[in-house]
Amino acid sequence: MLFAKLKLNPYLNIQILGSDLVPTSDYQDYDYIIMTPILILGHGQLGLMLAAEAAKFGIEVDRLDLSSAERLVGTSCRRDKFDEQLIFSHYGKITAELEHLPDTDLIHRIKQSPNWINAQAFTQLIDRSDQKTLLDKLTLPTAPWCSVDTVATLESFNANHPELVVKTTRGGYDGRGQWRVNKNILETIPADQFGKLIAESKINFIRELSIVGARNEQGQCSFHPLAENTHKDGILRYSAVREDIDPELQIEGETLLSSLMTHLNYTGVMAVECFQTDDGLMINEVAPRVHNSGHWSQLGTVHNQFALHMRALLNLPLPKSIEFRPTLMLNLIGCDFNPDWLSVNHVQIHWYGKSLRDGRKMGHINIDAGSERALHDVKKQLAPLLDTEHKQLLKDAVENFQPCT
Ligand code: AIR
Repeated sequence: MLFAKLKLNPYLNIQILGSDLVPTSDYQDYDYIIMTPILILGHGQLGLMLAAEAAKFGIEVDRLDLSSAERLVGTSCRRDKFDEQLIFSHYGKITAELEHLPDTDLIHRIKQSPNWINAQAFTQLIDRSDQKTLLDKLTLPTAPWCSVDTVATLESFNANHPELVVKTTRGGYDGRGQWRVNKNILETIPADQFGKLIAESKINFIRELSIVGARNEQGQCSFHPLAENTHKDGILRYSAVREDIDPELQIEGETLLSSLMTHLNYTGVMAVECFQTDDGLMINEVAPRVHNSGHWSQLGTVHNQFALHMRALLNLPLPKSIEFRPTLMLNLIGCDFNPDWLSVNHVQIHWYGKSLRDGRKMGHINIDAGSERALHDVKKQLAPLLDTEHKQLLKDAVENFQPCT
């Protein structure tokens, strides 16, 4: 059998098939991998990819639509209203695919459940001012910042920091809930946001890097290599993972991430977005979940971030070291699906099945960047199938990439 039965939950004498409860004894002839069912809060692309990966382990996993409190079974779009008690009695682990959970009674009850993992991390990281306070407390490098209650506070911080990034303390991602501020454009921030903002000094970075790592209950950790990220309008457009990563920078990234995960007694995958400066890495943001900049790992390593999250949740062993191939990941933003993409060599297409909206992450393309030839072929075959904007991004990504072979 592939996996040890490490964690037993109260429901373990029951094997769940669909929504019927069937005593395990009926199935004793089978060499089942019996692991506790997992509920993912959120049903976006990250939840979908987590569920798909869990299915490969034979783990039962369902997703919860947080706006309607409906369950989506496994990776399907099939929804059901289910007895709330099942959330607490059936699922041995409850995890989340987005950090900004709605302020509902159901979420409050879930947060009281012992099966809700990472309660500490969600308490201390979700609000951006709490997150920055924690980073300061742990003396982890981060941009100078302040809480912004009034225009006067912002102006006085602005006097010492000419360029600012102002962010809502909660919610907001992919460029939403963020304002670039200098002395002339303070008024761009809506008045009703004051009291719910932080201001950060804008950092002149060399590049943006992120690191994804996993930690299990026993404190065992695994890390992916640093990914270099390119954003446009606050949205990640592409990530590049190179073979020749500076080992000192990698260790720096792992040290930052492991000190956070250890402090929070964290289980699962966490991601840290950093700025590389002349003085080393500086933390931009921390996400207690799988992360867009880790999607390359679906192609570039056998231990992708979704698998690591599931393994860590179930306290299964994590890989001691992670081998990887140079990989590029191109986000597909606000565009339609093109089936011709599937005919391109050296790429893996991921499509999230969401309705089209401007600026919305619709899918991504992982590109094998392990050889000049692969990159050349991809540019030649894929570029004509993309719209002008994505074509330019692909061209930039490929041209800036130096494969070592
Ligand atoms: N997500 C969560 N935090 C940041 C991101 N990008 C993912 C989650 C969430 C989905 O984006 O998977 O459910 C929401 O996408 P959208 O396009 O509906 O905003």
